[in-house]
Amino acid sequence: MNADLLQALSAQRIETPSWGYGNSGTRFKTFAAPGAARDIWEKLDDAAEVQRLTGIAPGVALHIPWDEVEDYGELGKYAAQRGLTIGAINPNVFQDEEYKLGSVTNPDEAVRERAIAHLLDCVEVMKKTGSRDLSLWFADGTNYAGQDDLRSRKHRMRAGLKRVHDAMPDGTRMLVEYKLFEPAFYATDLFDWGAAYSHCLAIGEKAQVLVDLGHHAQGVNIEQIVAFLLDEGRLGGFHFNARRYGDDDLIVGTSNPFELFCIYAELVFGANSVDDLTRRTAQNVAYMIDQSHNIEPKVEAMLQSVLNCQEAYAKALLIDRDLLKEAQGQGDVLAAHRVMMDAFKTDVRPLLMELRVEMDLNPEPIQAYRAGGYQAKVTRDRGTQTGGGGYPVKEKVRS
Ligand code: AOS
Ligand code: ZN
Ligand code: ZN
Repeated sequence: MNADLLQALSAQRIETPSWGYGNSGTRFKTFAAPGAARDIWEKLDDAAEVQRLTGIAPGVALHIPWDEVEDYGELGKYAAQRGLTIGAINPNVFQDEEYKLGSVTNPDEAVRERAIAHLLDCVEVMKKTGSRDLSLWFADGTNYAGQDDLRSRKHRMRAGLKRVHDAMPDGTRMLVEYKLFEPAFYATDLFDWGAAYSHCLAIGEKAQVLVDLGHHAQGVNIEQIVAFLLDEGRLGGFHFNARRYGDDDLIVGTSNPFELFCIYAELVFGANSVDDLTRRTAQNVAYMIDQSHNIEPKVEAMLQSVLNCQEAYAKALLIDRDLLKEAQGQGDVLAAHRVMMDAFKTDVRPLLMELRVEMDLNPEPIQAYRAGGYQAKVTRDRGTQTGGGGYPVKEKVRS
């Protein structure tokens, strides 16, 4: 394999979410998965299995308080022993009664202060775990016209983000996630990339936009948003998943393989740009998965998700960029398009098997997982946890 390709592919990183390993899913029913992780320690064990088989997924995102522990030093050590690092810290300002009318945009100042205090606590968790990214998503919004003043809510969002931003240590980043709708159905306070971007620009250098693939209207060209934000130096990260109708329902690269390829293509173009800012931005993007598997076996689903990202990236790296530029320069619409399609249609599986051999991994991770007995072992050890709907509640922590 070509040395540049090998280098790029072995340096790829995909962060997996702790919440994807436990029982969580839709708001309708959460089906209990045999052997699903019961606490953060078991979630790290599962993530280590995904890392062991793929070699490109050492980071694990935490959700606070779901993953709250007394001793984060111990958690960091536990992760390191398994070849893992602590990724983005995700605060939770949406599961408590107080947040019925919003968190940082709540009309009640006391509630806003409480939300900001939690966000600041999460900055402390970042310091203790060595995490680089604070990843913010808000359920804030309104359900009816007139329910609250839209501009006041914008001001409250800006003020809250600014306070947290200014408390963050150098070298860290605040990732601001937007979402078209849900759970607020009339107006979501951070409703699209433009809203997130405006706040980021206003509050400071550490703030960057996070693009969750599930959070757009049908037909939105996400790769164009990616290109735009990269060029502005404000693309901070991704939440990868696939959607048919809304949110983080499906495994990334299942219903949207071409979209995922086009997104990776923009990132490859950005990483090779002559523009310094774009290049630096592309090199620092956090690639995270945000999926709540409901009917799929959890670890295998995560494994599949990481592998789908790997395939999309490999195909994007195969794009003949010189040929593409040439066709673009000549205004040759279809030749340019064919350059993209040639890469997209390439079967990269043999190449990736070769890569894994080079990386001392089993060339067939899914087969290796299925043959390895991990699922049977955790099913035996952990049993099947029933009950619980929607998002998990705060779990008892292991002392
Ligand atoms: C919610 O829709 C967002 O995608 C969040 O990023 C994420 O799902 C959440 O933080 C997990 O609770
Ligand atoms: Zn998300
Ligand atoms: Zn989502």
